[in-house]
Amino acid sequence: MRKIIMALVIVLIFLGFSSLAQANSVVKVMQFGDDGWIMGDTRHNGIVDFVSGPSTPHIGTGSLRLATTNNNPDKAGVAKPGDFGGLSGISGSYWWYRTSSTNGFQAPAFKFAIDTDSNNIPDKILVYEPYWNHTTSDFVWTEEVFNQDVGKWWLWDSSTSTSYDGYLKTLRQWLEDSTYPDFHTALSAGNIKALLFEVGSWNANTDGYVDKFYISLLGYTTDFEPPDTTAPEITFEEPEDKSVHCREINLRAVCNETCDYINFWWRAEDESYSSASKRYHYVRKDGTEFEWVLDTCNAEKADGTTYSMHNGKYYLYAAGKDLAGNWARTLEIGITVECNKSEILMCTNVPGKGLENAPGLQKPFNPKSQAGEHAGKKD
Ligand SMILES: [Ca+2]
Ligand SMILES: [Ca+2]
Ligand SMILES: [Ca+2]
Repeated sequence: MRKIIMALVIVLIFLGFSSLAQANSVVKVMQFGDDGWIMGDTRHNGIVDFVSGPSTPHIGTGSLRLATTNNNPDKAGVAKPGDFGGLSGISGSYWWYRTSSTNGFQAPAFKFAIDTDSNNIPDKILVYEPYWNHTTSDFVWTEEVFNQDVGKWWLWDSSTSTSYDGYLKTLRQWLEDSTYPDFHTALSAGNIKALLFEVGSWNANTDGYVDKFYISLLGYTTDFEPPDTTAPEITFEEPEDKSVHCREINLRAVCNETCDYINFWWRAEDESYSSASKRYHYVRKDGTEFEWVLDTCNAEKADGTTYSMHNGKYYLYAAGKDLAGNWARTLEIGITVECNKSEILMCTNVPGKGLENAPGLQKPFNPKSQAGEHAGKKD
């Protein structure tokens, strides 16, 4: 019984920690495309950028910048499109910062784009604006927190091009309270098609920043950061420098961050690396460990054809890019291919057919056969 209780306690602790880990997980967004974020409703001279700072963000070292110039129609926005479901039960938070705004109150707004008539096109936008919820200040990171009953939102009805700034309601009121104009039925049936952060329009000279965005719909925190400009460190782990091989050579390279691909290059001592020789092989996947097998017998070149590598010295290196496109390569390593005559015979006489079909090899072994020597000449 005691064991069972202990096991239960362990399971409960494990479940507790795993849900905690999930709630605390962080996804970095450093450029468009990361985690599905794209340029949103940006107009005229609107500025959208992934930057360092400002000041000390509450997660990482950077943030998402949304800014307008002195041109009133400017608008700056990002979007994360998707099928996020209904408005019910949502909670979230984000931090923002502002260095300036002509009107003194505009701050980055968070919005839901909602499709209420099932045509997959958003027709209602619910807008959370910091300044409709409290006074706002320059030069201070400020957190916004909302849930079903905390935080007031206004509605933009894009089907009628009407804004309902006056009807500031909580998410629950928008869904359930019919004392206001009757959007709640549509919104209750609506599907969120995009998450938006925007500044403008008619908020000239607003220099805003967003970071540390959490929303229950995603279940993780989004950390906006400046683009990665640091090259990955790629380590050639196999084969060992100066090692000797015949047939299959395991190639293994490791990236110190997620890499987009690794390209393994090789050359014989008397060759040079060149894309024309096709002696390279891409391993394309997002990951940190990249492996491929170079078979000296059927060395597969980049164009898919194979050739037999003669005995001798070879040089190899691995090159690759991280997800942001920063390129790096390893130093060259040297290996020796050294196959004996019977291995070469098997190699050169059996192109892709397998030993059992090799001409002559089905016969009993004849010690007087000169096959080995012929094979030696072919070397
Ligand atoms: Ca950040
Ligand atoms: Ca629609
Ligand atoms: Ca990098």
